[in-house]
This record gives sequence, structure tokens and C-alpha cells, in this order.
Amino acid sequence: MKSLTISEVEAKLKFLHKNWIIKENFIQRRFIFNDFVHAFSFMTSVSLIAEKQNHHPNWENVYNEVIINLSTHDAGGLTEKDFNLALKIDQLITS
Ligand code: H2B
Repeated sequence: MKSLTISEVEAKLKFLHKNWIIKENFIQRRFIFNDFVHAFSFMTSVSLIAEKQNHHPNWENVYNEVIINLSTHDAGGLTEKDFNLALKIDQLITS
């Protein structure tokens, strides 16, 4: 799958939650929860979506904070797959 151009990325970002930012080759969103259990529960939900999509996040967790970085390793950049996963993650958090 071919990676998206910067203008395609900027256009697609508009459909995501405003906290998604472009960081190097990734789109990144930071989440803060009440505690570790809520953060980890969120990560478990994301992991099931990621498995379903066969597309997996780079992420960090420190206590109640989760930082998700998305890019398509196989394409060496951002693709539709990252935006599909980001959208599902957004839906998880607002529901
Ligand atoms: N996740 C991400 N973020 N990028 C990929 O290129 C990728 C992936 N490739 N998950 C998938 C798995 C690939 O390695 C397997 C073999 O389909």
C-alpha cells in the first residue's frame, strides 16, 4: 500500500479527534485516564481492534497515560490503515 502525501494526511486528519497530531512519520494522540486500570483496559480494547484490522499501534503507557503512534511499517509512512485504526480508537473513547 502506498503511503499518503502530506496534503492527503492533513485532509484525513480533519476526520479524527482534534488531539491527533503529526509527529515525524506518525500520527499521535495522547490519552489520560483516572488510573492504570482504566488506561490498561483501554489498551486491551485497542488491541482487539488492532488484531481485527491486522494493524498495530506503537504505544507507550506510564501509569494513567497512553501515547499512541500510528504508522504503516510495511509502507514506511502513513496509509489509510492508520486512519482507519485511529477512527476506531476515537469511537472507543467517545462511546
Ligand atoms: N502494523 C503496523 N502498524 N504496520 C504494519 O505495516 C503492519 C502492522 N503490518 N501489523 C502487519 C502487522 C504485518 O506485519 C503482518 C505480517 O500482516
